[in-house]
Amino acid sequence: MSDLFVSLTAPNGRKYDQPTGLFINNEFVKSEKGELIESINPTDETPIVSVHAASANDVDTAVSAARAAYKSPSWRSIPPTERGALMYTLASLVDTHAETLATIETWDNGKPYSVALNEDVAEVAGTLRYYAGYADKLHGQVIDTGPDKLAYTLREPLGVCGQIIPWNYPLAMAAWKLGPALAAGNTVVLKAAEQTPLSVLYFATLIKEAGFPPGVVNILNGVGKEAGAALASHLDVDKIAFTGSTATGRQIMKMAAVNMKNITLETGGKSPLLVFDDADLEQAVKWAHVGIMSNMGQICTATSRVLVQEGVYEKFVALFKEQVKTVSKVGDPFQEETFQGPQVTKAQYEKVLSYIESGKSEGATLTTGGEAHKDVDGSGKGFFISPTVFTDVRDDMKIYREEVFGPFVVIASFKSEEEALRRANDTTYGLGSAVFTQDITKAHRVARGIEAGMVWINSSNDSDFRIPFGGVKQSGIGRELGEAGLAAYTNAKAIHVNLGTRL
Ligand code: TXE
Repeated sequence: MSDLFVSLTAPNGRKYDQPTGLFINNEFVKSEKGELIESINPTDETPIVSVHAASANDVDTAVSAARAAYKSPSWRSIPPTERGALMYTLASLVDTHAETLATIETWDNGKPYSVALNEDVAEVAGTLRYYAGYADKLHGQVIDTGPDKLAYTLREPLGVCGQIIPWNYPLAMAAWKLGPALAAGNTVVLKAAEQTPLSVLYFATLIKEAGFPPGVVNILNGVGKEAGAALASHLDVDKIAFTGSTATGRQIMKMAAVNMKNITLETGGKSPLLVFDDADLEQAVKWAHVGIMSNMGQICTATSRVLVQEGVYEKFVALFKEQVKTVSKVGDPFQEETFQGPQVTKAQYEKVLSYIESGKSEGATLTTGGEAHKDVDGSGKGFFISPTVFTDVRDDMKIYREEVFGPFVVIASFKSEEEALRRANDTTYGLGSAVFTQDITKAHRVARGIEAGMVWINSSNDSDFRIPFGGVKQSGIGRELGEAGLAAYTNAKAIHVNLGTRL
């Protein structure tokens, strides 16, 4: 085994070989300067392993590999059905290695193992299969303009795609971006988040095993300001796809302007969940809880602002509090009964705690939680937060306006539908949203009125890789997933064939 693999035993006893290099041209290599990122287990704050961190020059090497692969007949001329077959093989390898992938995800990120296995890793395989099926169904159009002309479109790949992903769903975010890019015949340089570098490197071994030609997929770890910025501003990268904070998204847009890259951004949110008087309250409570408390609240579409009509407000708050008490079991993410593990990093943990202080000082009512949760194993270690509910929150409070990205919800009441919509839309964001009502007309009317990329009626965060995902306003540009996600990785080339003698 090369020195760029380390034999590890995870806290659940699973043994595996962790790659630690940069994955370029189907090989793991050291970073040029030997710089490393140390991955920390958020459950007990111990270091797991260090991996290589790409410099700007390393990014350049990866982009060159991706460009060479893009031009190479081994990828360029591969029949689309075979391209799809490679993706199906990759999906099957994900199934075979599901337990190892989920173990790494839980160890590095802190999410409950059952979720990592049954949701995240299952979604990786599902997304790859979904897009594999599209590889040989990229149909252009024939456009009738009259007898003197044959006009048609080809759907061509964009070229070399840079992809920058966050740490909340490392494997799933990689699949959301790789699936459509590969189905459409692009090549990729993907940069993982420095907070969770491990699972994507293991996934890289499966790309090689599946038989993708060298250079088609390159996976790097690296610090955002250096490796991410080098990718976003690279002159030989044709597209940049990014998921992360709105602030970084804004910088990426500026950097991408250098060569007018095609761009897709999925950024932050403060998604509203509206509960009307006529809602099935039990259902509303359950979905509202899942919508903000799962994945430790680290969900871009977390329904973090709950607005409840005044007739059911008190009852909703009481039931929600009860739901948190009975379901949100905080603990070791490898324990089966755990619903909520630690926040991903100390920085995120401290960010959530600072919003808790803000909520208290601004005068919102702290209904439950509101502190670090330090008694998980008696060691006082780990980035655990008690699930936190603030009620009687005013619209001008920081906790109502800003993305907290933790197990932290604000609940307020409203009187009328008009008021609910106005307040739901009173945000710079527009990612997810949810509406609870039994009135079908009101449900659809409100869904139309909400300024968001996605509306769930009588559910929350009920996303699916077959359905377009993305935001409006400052929550992003473009769509991932579904057919729209594929379109984001192709160009429509127009071919005009003169059939007559018009001149
Ligand atoms: O995000 P960043 P951070 C939100 C959430 C969270 C906050 C901060 O509110 O608390 O953002 O998280 C790379 N050029 N979301 O600081 O910085 C970085 O290396 C190019 C919501 O982790 O946006 C990582 O790979 N790349 C979000 C990725 O961007 C840069 C998920 C995300 O990091 C870069 C994550 C730069 N200058 C955080 N700086 C969601 N939409 O789900 C950083 N990166």
